[in-house]
Amino acid sequence: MAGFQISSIQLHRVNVPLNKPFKTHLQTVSYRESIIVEMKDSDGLTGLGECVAFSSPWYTEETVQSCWDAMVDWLIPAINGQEITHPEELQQYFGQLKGNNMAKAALDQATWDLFAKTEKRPLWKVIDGVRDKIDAGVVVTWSSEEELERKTADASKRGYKRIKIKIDATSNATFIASIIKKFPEILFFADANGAFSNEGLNKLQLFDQIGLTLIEQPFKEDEWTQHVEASKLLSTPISLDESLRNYQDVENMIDRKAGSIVTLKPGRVGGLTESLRIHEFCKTNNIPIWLGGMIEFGVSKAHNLALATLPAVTLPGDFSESNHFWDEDLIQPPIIHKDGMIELSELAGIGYELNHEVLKKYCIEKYNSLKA
Ligand code: OSB
Ligand code: MG
Repeated sequence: MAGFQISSIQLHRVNVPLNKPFKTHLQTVSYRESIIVEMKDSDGLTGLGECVAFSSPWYTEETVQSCWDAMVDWLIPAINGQEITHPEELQQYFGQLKGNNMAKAALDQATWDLFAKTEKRPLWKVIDGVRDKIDAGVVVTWSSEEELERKTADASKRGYKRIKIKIDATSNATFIASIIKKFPEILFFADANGAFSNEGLNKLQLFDQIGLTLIEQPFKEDEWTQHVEASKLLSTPISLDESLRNYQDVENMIDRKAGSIVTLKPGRVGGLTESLRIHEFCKTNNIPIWLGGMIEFGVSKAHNLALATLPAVTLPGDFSESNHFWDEDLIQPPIIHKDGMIELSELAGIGYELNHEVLKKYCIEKYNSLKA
């Protein structure tokens, strides 16, 4: 392994309107603020990363501003100028700095992309991916039964193989059951984002045995005991999302039987290196993984696509096309699927480039380590 030097890091803070607002019981997202990372080596190669924290701490504690500050004040100074032979070495540089997983993940992603580019190989091959096509999956938010039915029919027409519907304690399980029956070729996940916290198990049980492949995060992130009870009582597998902040949480989920499927979000667990550790554990223990989305741009989606080629990723993830959330994605080419499958690129690294024109249009703040 030859290695490379991190010679500079640039950050682009963007604010991009969604083509339609994303409404759940937790939050309505109309604009997506984010930070795109460009990491350069001394040969002029560029690795790309994306920070998936939101503008306010409604999903995790981190925010776009907290990530910006963590990167500029602590994380970038810890790695800038370093000689890297493998992206895993970032763990040593970041080891003394607690938390800030989403900030770390953005830099970790850029390092992995840059590493794959110095090796002149696609990232998914560098991490030993085993498939070159990934199932497309889409998320459906809805505020009326008519809307759920219409959006499901539309997603089915567009070729999506899996639909994740957002649910809360007011959702009508009987109606959802009828929709699942109507579309037998589609896999249905239900994501509660902790909405059953005050309702308890009785309410949640209404969603059991209605044909769902899994129920994602019915209770809040710290409510381990409730998840253990739910896993005992329900025949539908529980998949934890918000509760899994690192490798240790995944081990805890399995040890305590709080859930049986991993919703993997590399941003939430601190990046690809930690995701690969989680994957190794899941592979050894036959635990299914799927990749969760964060209303992200193509940079983060491309990193998730690479992870989705790994053998323990056996369920379809949140892989919608660029045009699902965006009029203009920040990458080119845009992410598209053919007959419900997204093809992995054969190009080095993540296989997508920044669309600098679009990036410039939505950029609201810039940082360059060379000028800091
Ligand atoms: O809980 O999976 C979630 C979006 C933002 C924050 C949390 C979640 C989500 C989604 C979006 O469900 C899925 C996607 O980006 O395709
Ligand atoms: Mg979720």
